[in-house]
Amino acid sequence: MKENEPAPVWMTEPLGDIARIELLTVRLPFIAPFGTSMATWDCKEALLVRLEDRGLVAWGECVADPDPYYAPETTTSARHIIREFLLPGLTPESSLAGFLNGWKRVRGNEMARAALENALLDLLAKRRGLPLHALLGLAPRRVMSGISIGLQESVPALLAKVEEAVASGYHRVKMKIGRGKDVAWVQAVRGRFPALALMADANGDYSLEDAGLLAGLDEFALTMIEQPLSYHDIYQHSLLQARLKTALCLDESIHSVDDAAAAIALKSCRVINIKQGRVGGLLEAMRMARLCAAHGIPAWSGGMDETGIGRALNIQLQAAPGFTLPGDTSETRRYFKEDIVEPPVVLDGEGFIAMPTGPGIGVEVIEKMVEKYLLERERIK
Ligand code: OSB
Ligand code: MG
Repeated sequence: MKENEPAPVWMTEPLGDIARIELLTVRLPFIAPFGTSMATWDCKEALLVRLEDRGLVAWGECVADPDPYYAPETTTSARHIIREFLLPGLTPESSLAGFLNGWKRVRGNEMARAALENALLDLLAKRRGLPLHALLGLAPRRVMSGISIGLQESVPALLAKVEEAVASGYHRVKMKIGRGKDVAWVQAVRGRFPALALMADANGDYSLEDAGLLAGLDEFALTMIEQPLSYHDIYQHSLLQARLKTALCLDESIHSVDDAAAAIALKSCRVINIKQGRVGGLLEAMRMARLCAAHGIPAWSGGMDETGIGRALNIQLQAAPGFTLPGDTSETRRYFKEDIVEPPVVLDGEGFIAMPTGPGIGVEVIEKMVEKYLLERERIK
């Protein structure tokens, strides 16, 4: 799907009647709390979109958290936006392109958009019996793995986590950093693992006054530092990037292709973390990856500790050109004792993750498990 190519049939033909539309919130306990500089979560609360149509069930997962600590959207705000402002425009005559185009009046709320777009794409793929990557015109490929290790209580605890990740075969390790848990902590990890592909994610914990401190990370050969400055800044990152040897990567402050273009033009970063759930869905994520590739900016697929639904979407996305670096796609077993899909994500002997070949997202949602972890279920249609 290039800009100059005609839109595929599934984009322009009527979506037809969808018999049942539901919004569900689930809450899955994490095996261990996930700590970042802005929040610590001990469970994954996710809003799911469920579409049922002539024996097919399609799913979308919203990456918003129950709180506004990573991003302004929440599971509750996304439910409100989907119910009141995104779904009402849907008629059996709507095409996907027309329906998505009708959302132009709605500003922001990319996480809500992505969840509904995901579910519709899953449905369109399942109607054709195609895996999502095939619907999107992409050849399957196994994807690189990467792990995001949360803030730990102590340096030895962190070293133990990194040790475990290295032994599991991950292609790169990301460690969370924050004020007071930065230079010495990175130094300790680098000291123990001199050749490891290692990066650090600050989730916006620093300001430009910390440029000297952050330059102290330059000697540790990090592949990149992710989002050191504010969650909505692009400009100040350009000033910081000019003062660092280490590549910067933006996450929180990139919501659209236009944001990515601004960051590239300003030289605010040398790498971009593309989370389909943060940028409004798979289609925008693919456009962003194409933009990055055209500018020689490596990109990778981020994660939001998703359930197996969102994890499968992130894997399908990585069939797209432009995802040249290992992302935050890791095994199910490090998050959950039980997931709501089967099979779980596992690494192969070389640390890669297989692309599911089943229809749509390619994994089976186990409705019994959804029921088990259900907080709220609302039928819209
Ligand atoms: O900043 O990338 C982030 C998880 C939740 C919110 C923000 C982030 C993260 C991660 C974990 O780093 C990625 C994952 O394992 O899915
Ligand atoms: Mg991040």
